Amino acid sequence: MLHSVNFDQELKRKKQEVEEIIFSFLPSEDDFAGELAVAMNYSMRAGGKRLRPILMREACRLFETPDDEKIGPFLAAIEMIHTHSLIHDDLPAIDNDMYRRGRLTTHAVYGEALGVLSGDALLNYAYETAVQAYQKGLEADRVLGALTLLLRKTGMYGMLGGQSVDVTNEKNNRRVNKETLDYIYENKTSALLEASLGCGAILGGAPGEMVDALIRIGSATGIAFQIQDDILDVTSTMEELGKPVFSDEKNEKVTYVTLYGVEGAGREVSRLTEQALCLYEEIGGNEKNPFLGELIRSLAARKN
Ligand code: GRG
Repeated sequence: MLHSVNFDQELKRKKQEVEEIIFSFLPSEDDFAGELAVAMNYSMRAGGKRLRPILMREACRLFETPDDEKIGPFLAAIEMIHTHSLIHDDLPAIDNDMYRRGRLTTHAVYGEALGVLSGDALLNYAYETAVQAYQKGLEADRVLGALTLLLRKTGMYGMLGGQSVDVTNEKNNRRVNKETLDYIYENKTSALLEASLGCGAILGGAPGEMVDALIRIGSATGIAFQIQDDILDVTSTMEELGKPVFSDEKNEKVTYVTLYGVEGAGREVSRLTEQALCLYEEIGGNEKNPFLGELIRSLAARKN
């Protein structure tokens, strides 16, 4: 489905706005550890869709007009965590990829040691940044609530847990079934989208049941997002994706495309997207923030 010109323009504007916020929190390159900061900033400035901070800000908007000064630290933090995951995912010990976001990967430019360290540093710096929201005047219960969810969803019961199962299955040549694949997708990819929407709701002062609903919307959206990633890996081009195609095949990875083919995987993307949009409608989302509904829909047709 084609998106309206308005949607595309609004997305572009919102991306620029969050990017400006993210850049304002990047570490200084002038300190003793400047070379580490240069490697961190290289990948943070490399572009990307900035989807997670946009989702977080739009989820906040469902409950109150976002105060960028107060929630900015969390917007920057989620993009730092995401970027850390990409840097580490590309390392020789994991996917061993040389291109990401249309540029050489961090380890390809700065070496493997700085690839490891800049990923670690971004993860830690993300939490250092997020807590700044308290100094900027965000209520303590919102800071603590969002931080708790962010920590949970990015740790061993979230992104890192999912990635570890993915990596160990691959290294041991285990035949992955749907149940395991769903665990991996739910955690390595969905967990960050759940954190984006759930934290956004908490930052906006949402009641608990709304936070839970947004986490469920993030779950369906995130699994669809990962399946679309599998599809693009075999149907897109390096130019369009900004990263190598057929990476899963190179790594002998079982994906939704391996299990169900491109068409079957596509049907699952549509089904999960509809599920997310139904939940969004149920909580009155389309009335309060139609842009977020349209954004979720657009991800099912994304080309990069
Ligand atoms: C646990 C061994 C170990 C390493 C850590 C946590 C981690 C590495 C990797 C996370 C797994 C991962 C990279 C999942 C892929 C999720 C995904 C589809 C990322 C691409 O996101 P986009 O398309 O990227 O939003 P841009 O570049 O647009 O920001």
